Amino acid sequence: MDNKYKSVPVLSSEITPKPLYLNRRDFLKAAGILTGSALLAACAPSGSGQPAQAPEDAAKYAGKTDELGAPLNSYEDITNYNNYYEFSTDKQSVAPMSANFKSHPWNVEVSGLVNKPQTFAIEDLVKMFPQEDRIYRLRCVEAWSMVIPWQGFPLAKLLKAVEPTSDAKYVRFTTLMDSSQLPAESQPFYPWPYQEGLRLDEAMNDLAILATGLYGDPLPPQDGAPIRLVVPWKYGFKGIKAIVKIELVDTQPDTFWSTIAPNEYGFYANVNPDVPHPRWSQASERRIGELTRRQTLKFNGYGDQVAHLYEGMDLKANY
Ligand SMILES: Nc1nc2c(c(=O)[nH]1)N[C@H]1C(S)=C(S)[C@@H](COP(=O)(O)O)O[C@H]1N2
Ligand SMILES: [Mo]
Repeated sequence: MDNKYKSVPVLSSEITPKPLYLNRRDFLKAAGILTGSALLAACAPSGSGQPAQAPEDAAKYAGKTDELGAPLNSYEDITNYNNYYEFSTDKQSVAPMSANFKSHPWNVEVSGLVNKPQTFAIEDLVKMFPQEDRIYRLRCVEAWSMVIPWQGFPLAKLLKAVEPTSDAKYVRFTTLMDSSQLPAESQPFYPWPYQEGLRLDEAMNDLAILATGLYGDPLPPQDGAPIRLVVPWKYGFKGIKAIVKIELVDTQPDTFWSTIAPNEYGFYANVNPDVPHPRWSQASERRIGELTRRQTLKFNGYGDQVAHLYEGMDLKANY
């Protein structure tokens, strides 16, 4: 881990809030990975909620990096700076606003062009498929990024279990529609529920996972509890949260963001430093917790695994 992470002092004001105070020993044990985010939390507007409590086994991730050598973002960064429009457009408000989100009981319907449609209770899904650790970069279309240690399982395993028919060409994902839980869904301005999609071969790629945890703990509400998509070579908005339905379909599905602004947030949305967003450059990014910008990598650095999926396509048209 980089020195500037180690040298940031842990402010006592970051330790005293109730959740941390109650579990101070674990907090100190995990301090190696929490120090960077103490700064971020210190900058948060007051009243934006208490810092999230790091899971007990977070310490075992101390010093880990992605395969390119970049340090993990802290649990606090990952759980206090969120895009989740069903709660708020303000990233720091999502954590406090989602604190009481009820993610159990929870079912995921897998249906459409499949031989064996099935509805899975979340606890069965987690038992059926071994949970793997995946450290992935998350690159938001807004030009910030994080490195996140997810737990989850390949989407391909679930799709194979329901046996897509030969007509199935795309996969459509849908977020829970319930304005009593996701308050902004009562605002008619947006095309709720949030939906996303992948081409079937993208969905079958081993990098695509359904995440159920991070830092060794179940996903917290703000990151998409109890289950969300992670496709690290694509912009973050493809990673739909709180999934209740996965459908195999024969035509390219409409997505939440492409419905709002098709020229800005297209279906493919592969990370590409050479294709600027209509309103800003995508050449570089702000890694949360770092002071200097990083160059953005094509396919977010995962080209070896996924570039073949797009051979012969005009990636400039893929926004
Ligand atoms: N249902 C739903 N899923 C969503 C979003 C959202 O607003 N609603 N935001 C997306 C965006 S823009 C990003 S960058 C990622 C952020 O994930 P994180 O908050 O876990 O970092 O979630 C994506 N998934
Ligand atoms: Mo995003």
